[in-house]
Amino acid sequence: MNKIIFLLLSILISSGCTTQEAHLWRGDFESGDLSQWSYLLNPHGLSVQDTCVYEGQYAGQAMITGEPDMLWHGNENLNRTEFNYKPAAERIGEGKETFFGWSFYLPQPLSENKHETGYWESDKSYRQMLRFNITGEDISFQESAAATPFWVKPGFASAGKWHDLVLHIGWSTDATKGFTQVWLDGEDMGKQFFKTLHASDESMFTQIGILRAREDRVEKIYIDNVREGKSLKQVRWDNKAVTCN
Ligand SMILES: [Ca+2]
Repeated sequence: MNKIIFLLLSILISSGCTTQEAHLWRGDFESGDLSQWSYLLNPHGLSVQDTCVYEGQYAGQAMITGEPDMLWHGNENLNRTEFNYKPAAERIGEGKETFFGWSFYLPQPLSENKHETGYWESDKSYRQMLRFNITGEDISFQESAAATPFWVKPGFASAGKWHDLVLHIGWSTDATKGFTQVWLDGEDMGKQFFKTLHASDESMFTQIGILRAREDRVEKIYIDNVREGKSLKQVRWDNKAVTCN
């Protein structure tokens, strides 16, 4: 009997059962195209590039201009180009939790106007519930309906270096049960409770790229290492400092 158990254990170990569990989803651009994403909003601004990556061979690029084709329905307050990811419906709902992270790189600092990115929005009524803002080199995070952010981290969105964001979201229509917790390059920015799920019969998606009020300036953000996991441990920052020439 002991020999059988030993044999079974050997098979389990050699078949990789001790290696890290696969992510629920990855947006690492290693397919060499944009096929990993659920939807591409103003796709003419989105591409794959291989000159500045966080990991692997490829990363994404969102490049925005002030041209009319980068407005949304002609609205000058919706000058945008974004990668969209919608998790499987059964993973979002009352009491469910999402562990999600992504890395970004700015070749040049963004302008001093507000840029919304990495927000989560409901999939039927399109209500944005939570988001990051980048204004110049400062990043902030907020409940979308609030007038002021939970916190601001001056200088975090600096150019010339990869930065990493991790989000733990507890989904609830109840403001006392819904929550988010954010880590910036591994630094815990705290946990806040608010209504994160717009409606119990809706799911949520995220959009990563640039959304701003129209301006003439051309701006770029590189995106890589986007991952959804089953636990915080699985999506936490790997403490890798990456720069590009
Ligand atoms: Ca990659």
